Amino acid sequence: MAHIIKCFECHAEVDDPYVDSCPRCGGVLAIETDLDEAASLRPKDLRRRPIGVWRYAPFLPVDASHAVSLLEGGTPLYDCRALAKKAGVRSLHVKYEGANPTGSFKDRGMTVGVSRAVELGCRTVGCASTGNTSASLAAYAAKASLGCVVLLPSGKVAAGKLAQAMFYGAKVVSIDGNFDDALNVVRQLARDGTLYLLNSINPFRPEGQKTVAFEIVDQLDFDVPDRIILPVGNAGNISAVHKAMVEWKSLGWIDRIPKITGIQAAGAAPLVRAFRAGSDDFVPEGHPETVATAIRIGNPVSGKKALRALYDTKGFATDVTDDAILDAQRLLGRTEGVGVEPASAASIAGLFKLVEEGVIDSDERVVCICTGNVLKDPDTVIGNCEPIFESKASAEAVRKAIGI
Ligand code: AN7
Repeated sequence: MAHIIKCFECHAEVDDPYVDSCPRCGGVLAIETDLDEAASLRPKDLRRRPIGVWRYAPFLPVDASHAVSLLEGGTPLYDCRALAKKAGVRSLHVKYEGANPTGSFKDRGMTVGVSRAVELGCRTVGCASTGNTSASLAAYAAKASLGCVVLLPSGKVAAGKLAQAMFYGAKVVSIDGNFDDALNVVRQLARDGTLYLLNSINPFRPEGQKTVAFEIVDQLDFDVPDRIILPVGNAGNISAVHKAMVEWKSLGWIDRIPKITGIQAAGAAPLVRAFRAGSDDFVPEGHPETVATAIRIGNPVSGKKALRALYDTKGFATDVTDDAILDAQRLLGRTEGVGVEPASAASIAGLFKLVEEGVIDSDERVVCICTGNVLKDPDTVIGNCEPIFESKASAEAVRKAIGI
């Protein structure tokens, strides 16, 4: 697909493929999708291809013939009837992004982003990350034989994610600061040519992330849900979901766009505050804090795009406490057998809160995007479950220990 890079804010065209923001106004960049090729297609033409990110190649800005792929996407959409009943909505589907190759939704953007890096002839790629982006980038860089540098906030990355980044051979740098600090440093490294930046500030990343929305519609046989709820950190994913829906609506493939609803952790909720104030811009949170370390982000790079998604779709934004996140995580696991990491459970916690507050109607058909796998953060899981039983190696001792 042909594409143009434009500033999301002043709409200036941007020629330099290496800048990370608008040279004119400093705004966040976006890709204008040329829908001419797709306009000659019907949804059923795409549905002959294998499910996954590259099924939707006519909507992606990199040629599928040289895609760096680990067969990402094609994740389950679970019909969670028991949990829908508990929440009090007509239906609830969970889009289980933990089933991606590195266990999070980041692989959708990364297959496109790393393919772009290869197209540009880059040798080294890098990112700042709360963990999942680094795990994903490390894997795709390995697949593409690129050098990889990841900057992580010291002591605040879940064990599974750190293990992955190390395992796939990235140079892992622990930064004395939070994610926002690490992002500032890696942007500097990109500007001086040390590496090609693959945070979601790079507009090729959100293009891949659009496919989670395409897939949801596809898996529901084009019966568009009333609402899509997702956790928000840097706000790349929520913006990508919106862009995807706008593109399919403009082609007439769907007749309406779901209410896009973003959930932040109470200690890291700059966009929720902006939404409550009805503002198009937000005030960064200087000291973000939450058990959901994936979304421990105070200055979301795609924040303005996300606010547009909320307002334009008559969606909503709210925050949830760490306790509510952990309760929702356990509830999803124990009601539906679906294991997600804390940040992902924010979407479920948000659903329960918004039904209680009357924002979400009992008649709604809801999809929650659960972004990462439970195995990403084993320490939080172990710390919030009942203790294990110790026992001598005999049947009698085990019966006694478990009390049955
Ligand atoms: C599980 O990995 O920012 O709002 O550096 O890992 O698109 O940022 C992760 C974010 C939600 C928020 N759920 O998505 C990173 C990073 C999980 C995540 C988000 C993240 P965005």
